Amino acid sequence: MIRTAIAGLVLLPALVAASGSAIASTYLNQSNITVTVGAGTSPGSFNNTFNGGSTINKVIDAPSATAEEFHNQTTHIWFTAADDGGGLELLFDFGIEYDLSVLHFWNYTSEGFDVDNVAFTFFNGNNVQNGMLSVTPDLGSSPGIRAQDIALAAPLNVRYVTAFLTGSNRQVDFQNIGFTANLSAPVPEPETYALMGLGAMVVLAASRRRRRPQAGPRATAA
Ligand SMILES: [Ca+2]
Ligand SMILES: [Ca+2]
Ligand SMILES: [Ca+2]
Repeated sequence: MIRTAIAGLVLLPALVAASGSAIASTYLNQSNITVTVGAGTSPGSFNNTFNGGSTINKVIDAPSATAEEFHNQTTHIWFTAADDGGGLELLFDFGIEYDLSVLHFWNYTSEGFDVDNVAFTFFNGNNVQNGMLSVTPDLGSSPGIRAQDIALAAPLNVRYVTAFLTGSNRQVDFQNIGFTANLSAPVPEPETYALMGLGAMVVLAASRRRRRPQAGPRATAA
């Protein structure tokens, strides 16, 4: 039993590494990530689609990357910046590091209001910036809006993403934004191995303490 425990401790890093590479692509939406409106959002108006920020989740509520959505007050976000160059900042937290592969973007259907540019900044799990990318999505399909799939040359090991959305005439209107990603392969820190070694020693020491009474019960206590 003790030998099994120690074998388990030794095997753990290999199992962790294997599981990281074996997991299939994941679609990231409200079920596994969060989104908030960033303080970098420019002065402007949300045109009654925002409810003080409490409904911002509707930009990550597409159930799948192929979902179709119809444009109405409950499904989209429409922001109008007060000044040229102004835009909407969204802050994503994936909870864990992912390697992003595809951006899915459900844009508005007319050039007068659609999102013309999304400027991404990527951060790893330690909140250290590890990349930037600018994406120019197409107009959304009509009448049902389906996602445009855009290959995302994002860095690996992304946990936090900042997206700054702008439109050519101060309008930012879209339905959803989503990502397809793979869990990043974990890289165990040296401290992890040290802790595992310490754990093995604790198990060994405990087993010796348990055995000792059987070998010479209370012989020295008398
Ligand atoms: Ca939506
Ligand atoms: Ca436009
Ligand atoms: Ca456009």
